[in-house]
Amino acid sequence: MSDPSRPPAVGLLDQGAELTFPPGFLWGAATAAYQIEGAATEGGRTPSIWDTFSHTPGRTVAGHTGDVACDHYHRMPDDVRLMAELGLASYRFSVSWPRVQPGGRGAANPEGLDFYRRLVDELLGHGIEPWLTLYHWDLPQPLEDAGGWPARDTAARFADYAQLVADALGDRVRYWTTLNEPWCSAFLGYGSGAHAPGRTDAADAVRAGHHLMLGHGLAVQALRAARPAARLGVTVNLYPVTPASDAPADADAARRIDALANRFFLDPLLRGAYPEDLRADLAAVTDFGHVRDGDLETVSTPLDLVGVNYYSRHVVAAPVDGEQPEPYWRAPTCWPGSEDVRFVTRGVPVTDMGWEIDAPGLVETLLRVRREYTDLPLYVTENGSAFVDAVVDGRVDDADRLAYFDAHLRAAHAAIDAGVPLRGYFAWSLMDNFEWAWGYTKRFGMVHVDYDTQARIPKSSARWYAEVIRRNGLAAQ
Ligand code: IFM
Repeated sequence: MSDPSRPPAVGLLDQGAELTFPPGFLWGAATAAYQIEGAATEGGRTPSIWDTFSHTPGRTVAGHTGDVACDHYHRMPDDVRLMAELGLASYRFSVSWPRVQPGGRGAANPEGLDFYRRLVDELLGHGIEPWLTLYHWDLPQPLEDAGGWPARDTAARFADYAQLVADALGDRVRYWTTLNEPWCSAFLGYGSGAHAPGRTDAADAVRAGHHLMLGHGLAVQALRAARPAARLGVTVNLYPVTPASDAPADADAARRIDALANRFFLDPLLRGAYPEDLRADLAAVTDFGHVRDGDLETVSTPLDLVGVNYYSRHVVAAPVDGEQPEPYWRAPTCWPGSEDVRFVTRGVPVTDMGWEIDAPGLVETLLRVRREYTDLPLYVTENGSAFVDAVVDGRVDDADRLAYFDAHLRAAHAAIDAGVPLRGYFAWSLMDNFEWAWGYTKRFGMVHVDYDTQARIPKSSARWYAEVIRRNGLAAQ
C-alpha cells in the first residue's frame, strides 16, 4: 500500500487501462424514498416536508411532486428483478420516515414497515445486500411544524424512529447509514430555501446542521444497542474546494467554503469538535449557544464506515467590492457568513445540472478523508450525472453518463492504489427519478423511466455497469 499522505498524479487516471478492484468490492446503485416510491397517501403514509414543499406553487420546476414518482411502491418486485439482472451486489435505499412513523412520533405503522420488510426480503432473495439509509430528507411535516431540524427535539425524535426501524429490520439489514447529505438538509432546507422546508434563516441553518448530527449520534447509539453486529455510518456530500488563483484572498474564500461545505460535518462527526475558523466565520450568525455539553461526544459516537457522495468541485474567489455574486442554488444563501464568496466556472465540461465534471476531485476527496480524518472503511455512496437522454428505437445510448461513470471509477481505483480503504461504490441513480426542486427535468438514472407509462429501459450505462460488476473492474479501451 502506498503512502496516503502523498496524492497520486490525479491528472493521470489510467484512462483506457484495464483495472481490477479488490475482491469483495461492493458494487451497488442508490435511490431515495421520496424520489422513487410515489404512493404518497397510501398505506398510512402522511406528509413529509417534501410533500408540502412540492405542492407549494413555485417551489419545484413545473410544480412537479413525488406523488407518483417512479411508482416503485407498487413495482418494487419488478425493480428488484431489474437490479438482479444488472448484477448489483448491493442496493442503497432510504426508508420514508412518514411511511413507517406517520407524524414522526409514537408507534410504528405496520403497513409502512411491511413495505420495507418485503423490499429487504426481495433483495436478500436475489442475493443483493440491502443498504439502508434512515433519512434522505423526508422529515414528517408535524415535526417541521414543531420547529424542524433547528429545534433540538427533532434529534430525539429521529433516534426514536431509528429504534423502530432497527427493531423491524435489524435482523436482516447489515449496513445502515443514518443521514444522507446533512449539508443539503441544513443549508438548502433552512438557508437558501431551495429545498424543503424552504426556510431562509442563516442561524436556523446552522442549528439544523447541529441537530441533524446530534440525531445521527443518538441514532447510532440506539442502533448499536439494538444491533451490535450492524455496520453503522453516515453519508456526507463532500467537495474539493479550490481557490480560483494564488491570491491569498482567494485562498481565504476557499477556506471559508471548505469549512461550511465539508469541515462543518467532518470535524464534529469524526473529531468531536467544530473547527475554530468556522466558528469565527459564523460569529455574526450564531454564538453556537445551541451546542450543549456532551453533544459533540454524542455526535462523534464511533462508526464502522463513512459514506462519501461525490459529484463535483467548487472553485471559488474572493468577494469583489460592490459586486453581488450570483448565489449558488438560490437566494438568499446557503453559505451563511460567506454569502459574498464568488463561485467561478472554469469552462470545463458540465453535466445537465451545470456541475463541472471533475473525476480527479474524487481522488482528492477520498484521500483527504483518509489522511485528515479516519482510517475507517469508506464507501462512495453516491456518484453520477444528469444528462439529457433520448429514447431511439427503444434504446437510450447515454454515452456521456457512461463516460462520467468510467472516469470516476478510474478515480476510485486510483484512490485505492493510493491507500484509501475504499470498499464499495454506489451509482446514483438506479433509475431516473424526482430530482427535488428540479422535479423530473433532470435524469440521473442508469435506467430510463417513462413517467407516462412507468416503463423502464436500461440505458447503455446500465449495460456497461453490469459488465463492470461482472468482471469486478474496467475493461481496457
Ligand atoms: O438526487 C440527489 C440525491 O437525492 C442526493 N445526492 C445528490 C443527488 C443528485 O442531485
